[in-house]
Amino acid sequence: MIAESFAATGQLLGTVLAVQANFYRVQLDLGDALTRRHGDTETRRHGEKPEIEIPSIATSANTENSFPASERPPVPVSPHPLLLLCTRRTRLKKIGQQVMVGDRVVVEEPDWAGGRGAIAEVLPRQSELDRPAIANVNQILLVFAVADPPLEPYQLSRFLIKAESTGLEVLLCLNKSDLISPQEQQEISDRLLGWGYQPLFISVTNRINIDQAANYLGNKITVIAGASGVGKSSLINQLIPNANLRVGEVSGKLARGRHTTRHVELFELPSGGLLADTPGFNQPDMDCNPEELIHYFPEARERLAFGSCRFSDCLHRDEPECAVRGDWERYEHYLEFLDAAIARQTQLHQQADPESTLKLKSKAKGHSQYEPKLETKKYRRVSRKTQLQDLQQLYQESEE
Ligand SMILES: Nc1nc2c(ncn2[C@@H]2O[C@H](COP(=O)(O)OP(=O)(O)OP(=O)(O)O)[C@@H](O)[C@H]2O)c(=O)[nH]1
Ligand SMILES: [Mg+2]
Ligand SMILES: [Zn+2]
Repeated sequence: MIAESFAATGQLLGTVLAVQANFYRVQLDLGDALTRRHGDTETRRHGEKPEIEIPSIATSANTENSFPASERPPVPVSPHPLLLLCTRRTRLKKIGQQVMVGDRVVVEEPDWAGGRGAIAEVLPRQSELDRPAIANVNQILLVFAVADPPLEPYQLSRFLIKAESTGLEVLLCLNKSDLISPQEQQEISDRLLGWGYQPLFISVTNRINIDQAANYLGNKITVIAGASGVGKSSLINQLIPNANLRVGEVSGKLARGRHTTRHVELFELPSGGLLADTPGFNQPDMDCNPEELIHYFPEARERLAFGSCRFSDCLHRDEPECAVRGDWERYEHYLEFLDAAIARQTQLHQQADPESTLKLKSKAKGHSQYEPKLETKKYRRVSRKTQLQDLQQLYQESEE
């Protein structure tokens, strides 16, 4: 299908796997197109022809190569040059178009011998995660361990809520199943079913259900998250042997801030999906709005699907005729997270006096959110537009 669109548009499309300084490692969608062009011609439909000339083998003595050999990036030259190290076109810099890991991009002027190219366009993003900064993520795979470290329901709940708050699909894998009995597994499974999740029990060490986990990930961009030491990097290494992620380090036990500049990279699964690792940390920030919180509990969503509360702004505490309040296990978690969310909002309100820098803004689906306020005239020194232009200039200077 990808090759179809390539043939139809005559454009080179690809996905940004990593950003290194001012270069972007782009994986082209060419695999299929190359095979069809140089291999099995029967799969090519009558009259269909790729419009771009793609050399089957990159020759080292390409005189058109504009980069001296010493400047060439360390991209292996293969018969199928799927990876190009790209720069960003000046036009994109001028309009302030940033390129993120996960972005779908149009690549121009491929230099097959040198393994280089230029990103000419960034296609509209389907989604945009903040931490890690990755575009077009389809799902979050939450990995927890059933033991070592012990499974703590409250911590797991917190991670689940955080994952649900992205609006993306959430999958749950419970690793280190080699450390517990089948009966213990069943108990955990029953309990989590009540939370609205059907966990997949895996063991990286004993290779249990790894193929099943891989099945979840084909042709999607997945971010793996979870507490420290649960085996996230081990799982990725198992799925993608050449990922070579460091395992068994105490990364997540360090302060969270230490990870903010951590390198973000997508690794390709043999089955075609892309995976990103994240460093484990033990307490994800809860920064959602009190009114939204309930929707991050699947078991509460179900209750709301079957009934509705009397008040549209019901926070499901002690309001009369509430459809949510009840004897579900995580209701206690909900109340606790709600308190934290309200406390956080109150703090923001206090800052929201006339001179404050935040204002409450209505968002889609009736949600509201605090956003930075534009400076009032009285305090305005530099317009935002000027600031932006200055920033862009700075970017350009640093990139050229
Ligand atoms: N018993 C057992 N141990 C495992 C399994 N998978 C991983 N481990 C061990 O768990 C430890 C932590 O694994 P990592 O892959 O580094 O965990 P992580 O989730 O990436 O940790 P952070 O990077 O700190 O977030 C390592 O010592 C692994 O060998 C498993 O299935 N069973
Ligand atoms: Mg790790
Ligand atoms: Zn209610």
